[in-house]
Amino acid sequence: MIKGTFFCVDAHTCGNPVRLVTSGHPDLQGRNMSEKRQDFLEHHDWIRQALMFEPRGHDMMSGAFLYPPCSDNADAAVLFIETSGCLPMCGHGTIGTVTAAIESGLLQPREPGKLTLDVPAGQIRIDYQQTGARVDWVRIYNVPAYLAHRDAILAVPGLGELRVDVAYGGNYYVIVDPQENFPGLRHWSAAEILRWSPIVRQIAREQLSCVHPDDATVQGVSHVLWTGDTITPGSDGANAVFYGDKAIDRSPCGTGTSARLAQLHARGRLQVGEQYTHESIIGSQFIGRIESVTRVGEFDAICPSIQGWARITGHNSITVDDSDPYALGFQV
Ligand code: PYC
Repeated sequence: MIKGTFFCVDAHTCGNPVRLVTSGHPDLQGRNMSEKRQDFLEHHDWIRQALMFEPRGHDMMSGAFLYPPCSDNADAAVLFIETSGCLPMCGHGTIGTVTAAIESGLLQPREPGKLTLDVPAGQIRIDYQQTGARVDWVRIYNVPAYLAHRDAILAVPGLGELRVDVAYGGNYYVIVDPQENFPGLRHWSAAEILRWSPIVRQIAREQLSCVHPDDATVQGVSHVLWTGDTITPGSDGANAVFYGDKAIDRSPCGTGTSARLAQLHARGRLQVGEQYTHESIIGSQFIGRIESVTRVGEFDAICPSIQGWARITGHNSITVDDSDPYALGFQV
């Protein structure tokens, strides 16, 4: 039966929405968040569809549920939801979730200003700064990120060839730097990014194998990251990240920034200890840093950190009932 009332703390992280669902959690089977993610997708996906798609959500909507931890050393676990499914990891989602949960008293850290969270992609650590009731910023020590494919050529009908890299930062990203057939993100409209991204992603999916060495359920290119000139003082780089079917991230994208750091490190352009301020399509900023290096399967990898901020926008009680023909939402 499709029926429920879901209390949500709505927020945004540097411009991109985060809906932290605080009631109506389904019981999930599995030993870790990767298995629980699969269980959610198989048995409870109607909740995601109802809360993410129009008319209750929109193309950019993303959210999260907090669960008890799966590991002894963790404070909590997070399941991410969005229009495309359940991401293994979501950076802006984590920053929004931690901010909303701490400010609302839903998470009690064992050590002030620090959290350890189980997520489907593995385990992440969090530092955050709080002034009074407000969380000023959140820093994520993300799962290891690595360059999976370098200088791949994609033949895009109607556009021409693109030379791209593919990097993992919690999701797999095609990274497109300015070149002959792509003048850079500030020279393309949002409509052009939305037009070409799904085609580029599809071609990359067919041509480039991406399977995470430690978890085969994490596989396939899901996002396209276009780079270009910056518009905000202090930024080192800019991106527009395409996800889902019609979304461009309004935040600088946490997993996308992690993937970008891995690409820049593999290409010798960013070293351990160096910071990279990454700006989004609207000019909002995350601070990325390469903390250390490690290995993921046969790949050289980095351990990235990402810092950003979020604000609560409201409290929402969302009703879903199958007497509504659009209970599961729709896409146009
Ligand atoms: O911040 O990792 C992120 C993200 C993924 C999709 C949208 N934002």
